[in-house]
Amino acid sequence: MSTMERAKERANGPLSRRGFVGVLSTIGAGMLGLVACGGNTTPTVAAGSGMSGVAGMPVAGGMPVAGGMPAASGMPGMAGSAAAATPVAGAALSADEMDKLHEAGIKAFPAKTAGLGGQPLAPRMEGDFKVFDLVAKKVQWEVEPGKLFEAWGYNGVIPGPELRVTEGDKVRVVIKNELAESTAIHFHGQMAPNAMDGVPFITQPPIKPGTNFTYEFVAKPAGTHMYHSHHNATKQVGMGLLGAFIVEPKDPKSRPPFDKEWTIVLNDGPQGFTLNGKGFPATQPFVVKKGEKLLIRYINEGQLLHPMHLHGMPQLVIAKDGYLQPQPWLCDTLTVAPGDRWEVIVDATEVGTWAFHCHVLSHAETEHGMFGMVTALVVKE
Ligand SMILES: [Cu+2]
Repeated sequence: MSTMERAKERANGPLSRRGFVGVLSTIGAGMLGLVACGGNTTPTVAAGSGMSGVAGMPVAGGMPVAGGMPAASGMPGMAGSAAAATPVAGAALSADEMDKLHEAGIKAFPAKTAGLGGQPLAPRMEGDFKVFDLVAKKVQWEVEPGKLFEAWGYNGVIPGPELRVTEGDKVRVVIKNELAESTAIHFHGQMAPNAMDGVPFITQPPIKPGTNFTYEFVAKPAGTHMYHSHHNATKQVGMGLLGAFIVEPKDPKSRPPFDKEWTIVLNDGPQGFTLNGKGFPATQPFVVKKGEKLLIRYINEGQLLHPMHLHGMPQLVIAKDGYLQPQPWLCDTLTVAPGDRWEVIVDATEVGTWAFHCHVLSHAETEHGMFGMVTALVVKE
């Protein structure tokens, strides 16, 4: 499969809402009763309620409190919009009340929100350089339906656009800083010249508000990498100044073959627990056909461990931080630590809608339903 074909697969990979409903009706059953969701899907008290707690996450200088958990009554989601729909905030829910909240969240999935990050940015050519233009700026970002956060993003999206090149390419990235504070970009995982390493006062001056900076390097090594702010980074990366930097191998045969690929950027900053900048039910599921091999690229831009668990099929781990493992190994839960990139291949042998979530359960579910780091892999017949 060519690079362009793969790019198309990626573009088509995440399901539209209509597509998801269609898939579910095709397969006749869904995740936890996730069927016939074309009807009343208004997520008035959806699992998103869980995010209310995150939205209300106590922040100090933009930071979540220790563990990313709201401080107050322990469970996220105990305050906020869900509380209005709950008889008494904090009071025990009846079994029916609880089930109703859980069901509403599932039925809302995949919920529509404005903005989609992580889409490929086509480079322009300047001589033999592949040039990418980025603007760091503030944006209102809809993490879940109706839940808008101030975010700082590249080109107005969270994650920033996916930058994709081939090993050995000459890369130029021009960054314009439209933020109110200085910034800098580090191409994490790339063996760039020292002056291009992106660390203010170590390798360059900070990029002041209203100014530009140009990074140039030759892309290496291959694999799943990332770019992100390296200035006031706890705040800036938490706010969304991050993106995938994918380096395809010069020789495609040097890495295991696959049919489709799915990049999942994890974050746990002031916008809550997110997969590709969205919290469940606004996360995107991914669809493959039975028999296809799916490459999943995990990138953890957050500050917490996120053990990612796929139901139904094992994950074959092939690479860490871009580097091929000496021997691929199987697991069903892969802990993705801050800074980690892992590449796994899922052999889609089992038809169905499979839950796929972080297994730190407080990043994925409350008594009001699923939220945050939850999505699904749909395997069609
Ligand atoms: Cu997690």
